[in-house]
Amino acid sequence: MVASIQDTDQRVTKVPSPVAVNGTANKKICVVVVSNDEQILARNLLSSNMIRDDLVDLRVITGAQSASIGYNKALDESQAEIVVFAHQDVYFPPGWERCLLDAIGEVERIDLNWALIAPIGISNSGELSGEVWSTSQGGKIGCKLDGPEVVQSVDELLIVLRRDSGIRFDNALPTFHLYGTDIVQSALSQNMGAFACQLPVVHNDRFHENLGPDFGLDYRFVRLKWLEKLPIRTTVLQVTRAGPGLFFYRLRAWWSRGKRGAISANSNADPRTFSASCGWEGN
Ligand SMILES: [Mn+2]
Repeated sequence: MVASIQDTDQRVTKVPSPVAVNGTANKKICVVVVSNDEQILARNLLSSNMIRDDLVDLRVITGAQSASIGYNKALDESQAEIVVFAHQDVYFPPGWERCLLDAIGEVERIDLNWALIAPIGISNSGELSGEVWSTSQGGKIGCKLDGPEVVQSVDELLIVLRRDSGIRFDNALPTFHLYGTDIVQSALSQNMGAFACQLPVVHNDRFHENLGPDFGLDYRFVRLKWLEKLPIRTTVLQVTRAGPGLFFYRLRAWWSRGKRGAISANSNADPRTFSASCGWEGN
């Protein structure tokens, strides 16, 4: 049944400022990117229609000491209700900003007190939740979502934050990894929701044989901070109580490097090619 205008108005007045109502003013959305490579940024994030056509605000942070410090700084400098933290190698298919407002509307039908939304994360049952193109994995990963799904962690490639939730990144997290896991756990510990939603993007990421030593710093930080919540599965690995978890992950990554490298695609390619192959470019 279609609600009358009056019904809708009554419902709106009962609700404490849901973000997606009157969801046409995209300037309430700000995209934040921490960048260390102008070419990668230009080829991917900046080439997205939503950015090129100035449909949302944009903040590019360079020279950040860590992802958390850069992101929190941008959060303080922007006024936007919705802040989208994205990697420089992420490309948004046409119409993504409308997709985001739809997703927020779906989340707010089940949880007005949400903090985070992401295109891909790990569900409570330990499965990938959501779908994105991953160039390093040579194709689409995950599967299509019919509606928001509660997650225990999200991939760092893209995190959407509702400013009024008050949730922030942890400036003490040392480098550029696992902040997606950390911020989801922060939200959950304050009884705020974190969800994966159908928000397809291209992650035009380069293949890496192994995780660098900086990953170890962030892994140890997250492991100690959330010891009582472990194990926590992330899109990269499982953070475990047992100390050698990361060591064994590195060992498996080393053995599988040839196989993984062979399926990866070329991240110097135009991300539109990958987006089109997923049917995300429209007509
Ligand atoms: Mn990336």
